[in-house]
Amino acid sequence: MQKAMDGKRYLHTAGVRYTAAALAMAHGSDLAAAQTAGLLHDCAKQIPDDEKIKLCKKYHVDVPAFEREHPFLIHARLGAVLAKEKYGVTDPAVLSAIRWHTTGRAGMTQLEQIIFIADYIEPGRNKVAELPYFRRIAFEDLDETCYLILQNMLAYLDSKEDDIDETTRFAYDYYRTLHEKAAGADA
Ligand code: DGI
Ligand code: FE
Ligand code: FE
Repeated sequence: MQKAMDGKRYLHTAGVRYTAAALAMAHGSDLAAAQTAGLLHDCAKQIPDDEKIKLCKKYHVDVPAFEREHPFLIHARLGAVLAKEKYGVTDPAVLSAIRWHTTGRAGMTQLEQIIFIADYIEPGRNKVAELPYFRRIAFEDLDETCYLILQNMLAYLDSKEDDIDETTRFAYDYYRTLHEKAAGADA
């Protein structure tokens, strides 16, 4: 992995790997799977966009129109394929955690949530003001943390007037509903 990346990206990758391991400990998830997914989640990130499209063709991976227009998003689905084909990962739970790490999705598995969250809160991240709170709550409540991160992500994309993938939108709606149900149960 170190060879496929520049130093900054590798530092991020190492951060996601150990943050994912810590979250797996806190939530009783498979430690080895969390670390493998953390290590490989951005394995397709530094491939040039035209090469990404070519590799998707080679491995018969469909690239939806939205991702053709926003090619950085392709690294998630392509990463899952390369994790299998190039790095020899066979565990479907690991592959799907890589697949959904950028947009999230409605009804994520525990490992998908752990990688989605670890990617956002690893120690190298510093651009989001609410990170100290997200980091604490991540060790207590994965659903609530996904809700908070997706809310933050959508607000950020809105502020930049960036387009939003329907997967990200559906993911947010799903975790907002869980959040509202939990809030209702507390009342
Ligand atoms: O690969 P990383 O930089 O470590 O992180 P990532 O794979 O989570 O990608 C992060 C970016 O993805 C973040 O700036 C928000 C963006 N993103 C997530 N969902 C959407 C999106 N960007 C657009 N335009 N639309 C989305 O729906
Ligand atoms: Fe990524
Ligand atoms: Fe990442």
